[in-house]
Amino acid sequence: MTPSHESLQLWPAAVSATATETDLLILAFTVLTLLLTVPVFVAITYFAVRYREGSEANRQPSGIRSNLIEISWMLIPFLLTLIFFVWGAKLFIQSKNAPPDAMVVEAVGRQWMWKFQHPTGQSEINNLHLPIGQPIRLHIISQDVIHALYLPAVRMQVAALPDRYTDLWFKADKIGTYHLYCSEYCGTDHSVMGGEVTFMNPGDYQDWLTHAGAQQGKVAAGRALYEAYGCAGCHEPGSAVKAPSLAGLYGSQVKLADGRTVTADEGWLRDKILNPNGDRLAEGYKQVMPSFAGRIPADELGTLIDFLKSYSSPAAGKAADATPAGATR
Ligand code: HEC
Ligand SMILES: [Cu+2]
Repeated sequence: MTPSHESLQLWPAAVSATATETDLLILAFTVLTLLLTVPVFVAITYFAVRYREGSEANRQPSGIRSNLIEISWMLIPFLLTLIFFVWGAKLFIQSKNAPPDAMVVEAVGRQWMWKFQHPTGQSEINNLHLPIGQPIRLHIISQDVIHALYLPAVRMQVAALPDRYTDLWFKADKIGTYHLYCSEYCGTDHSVMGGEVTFMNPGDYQDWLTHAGAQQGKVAAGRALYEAYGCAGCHEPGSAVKAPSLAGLYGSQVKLADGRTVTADEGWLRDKILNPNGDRLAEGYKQVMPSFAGRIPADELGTLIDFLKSYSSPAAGKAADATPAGATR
């Protein structure tokens, strides 16, 4: 169940009634705009040719003066566009007022990941599982800079601000997996700040909460942290930085620049991430890894280390990623 990453989706799927109505509004307004402008451009072109300098044309004033024509050409387009103003305003007001019985999911934006927490306490990173047929209200805040949560499938987008909560609500009625983005440029890794929203039948959602949400989600959450904190950017094959692969590192013997050999156990991984330089430098590498002390909260560090412990090849935890292992140790 992954959205088609391969194709550029110019018109993403619409999974809520509001999304369908939004599409209709945009289409209808496009048609109206064309109806009002195309005749004008055609007429301009025709008259420019017909009455060009030197052409044989009758240039006498026609003498036709009609108030009816003058008033109607202004009034009719005005009233037509007003319909769209009312329609758009109605949709806008509706999108700002979540029904009181909506299920509230907390969303926190941070450089560079989204963290979601379900009403029952389970949390996810960059992925969001939700039931269909029920209004969902995302209660959004940012921990650092301005981000914006964008869910194309429900045609909704709202800023995530550091000092104030914002809301976004929708009611999906089609199951499936769709994209989720940060749509506010927020720094170096803005482009990876996104994931997938999966809409499921209410029964499957309950199931997910009790099983997958608690367990299988853990490795995926660790993997998401590994990418969100930029570890992947340096440590995965193909990176511009020369850094050792972390696949299969856990439990192995690591040679350090100062000649010592240490075992890559949990404690050492933790120390290395928080304080990578000085006497923990790996043999044959430059001292470029940044310190993550004060940047990774303790619970996330635990999740990240759990992921590293289960990480056996660069493709693990991310089936789509078929990069060859190429581990050198
Ligand atoms: C800017 C690039 C960069 C980033 C970002 C980065 N690292 Fe590193 N990392 C390195 C380099 C280069 C080395 C090898 C030199 C050294 O030991 O410091 C290294 C070494 C390591 C080692 C020791 C590996 C060994 O074989 O000795 C671990 C473990 C590690 N990094 C984990 C992480 C984790 C986890 C993250 C994300 C939280 C991360 N790194 C982010 C560049 C990076
Ligand atoms: Cu962002």
